[in-house]
Amino acid sequence: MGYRVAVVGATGNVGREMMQILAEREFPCDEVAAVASSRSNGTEVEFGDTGKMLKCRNIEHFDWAGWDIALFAAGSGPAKEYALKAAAAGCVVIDNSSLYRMDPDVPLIVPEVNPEAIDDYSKRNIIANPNCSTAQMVVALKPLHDAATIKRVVVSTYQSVSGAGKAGMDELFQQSRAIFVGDPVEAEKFTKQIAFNVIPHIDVFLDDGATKEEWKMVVETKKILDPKIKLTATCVRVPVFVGHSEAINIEFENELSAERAMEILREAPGVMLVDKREDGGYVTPVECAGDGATYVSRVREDPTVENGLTLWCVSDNLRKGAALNAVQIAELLGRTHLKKG
Ligand code: 11C
Repeated sequence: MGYRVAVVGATGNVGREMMQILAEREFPCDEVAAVASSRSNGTEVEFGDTGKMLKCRNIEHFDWAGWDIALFAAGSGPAKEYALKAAAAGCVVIDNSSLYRMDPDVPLIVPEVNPEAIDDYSKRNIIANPNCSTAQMVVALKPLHDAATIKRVVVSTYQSVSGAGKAGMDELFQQSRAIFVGDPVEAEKFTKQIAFNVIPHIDVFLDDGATKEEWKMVVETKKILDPKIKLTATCVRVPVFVGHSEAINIEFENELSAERAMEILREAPGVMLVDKREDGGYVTPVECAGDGATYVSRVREDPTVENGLTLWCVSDNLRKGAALNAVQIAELLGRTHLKKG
């Protein structure tokens, strides 16, 4: 016997990826529902590459009773309106939006990092999936933190346009095309031209001058990994379709050589170390798109601080940063609390 799983926001970038990953990983589903807003009435989505088409069901009339797990990838608005209803009907919600992440009664989980947090899921029947830029970073940081205790992190991100949804991808495509054919460049989704440019602004501005994306990296890292870690982030949108990159500078309590860090990362769950210290001996976003791993390259000592390391980290933001992590949480839930069969 398997699970009845609803994918909410099934027509979006992350929702489609969730369908793909449920199928790829052969998640034990008895039934899968593609749930979306009324705008998607009549739309069909494929369940992975199986050829099986699922007709979208309208979220407004969806009956949550009898569904075991709902993977929400519809943003904070629908999460606010429907996640509590689903949870109250006994369906465990795994939500990809930022709405419940900092709720003390909602575990925020990256299975390679804090699987034990799953034990708190029943407080609200909701589990939060972290922001994509946090998820890949903590996968890389966790084994190093265990080895030498991280004191402070300085991270700069290079985030792909797919983090802003399909509209972000379309805007990069349209602007690139317009530049090549000499048409006027129009910016709607992003605040400035993204084609052949970079924009140091993701999500809304906060009073202290940081953006919410930067704030999320700080507070989510503390909740998932260790509240004692100090972190400062600069989050930048770059003209890449899929795959977020991060340059991470880390200061440790204890000594950790680059060589030892590489040995640790080579064995770490979810990490692929590709670090040849030669031309092309590192990973870039186009190479990681479609993959589930968090790639780490360019590991080196930082001689400007005591016990410092710098590294480069790349991952598919729609997979480990969103859909894959959500499915891994569902698998963890199935192994620990929601056993079937
Ligand atoms: C981006 N990281 O790249 C964002 C997308 O809090 O889940 C995900 C936002 C979030 O624009």
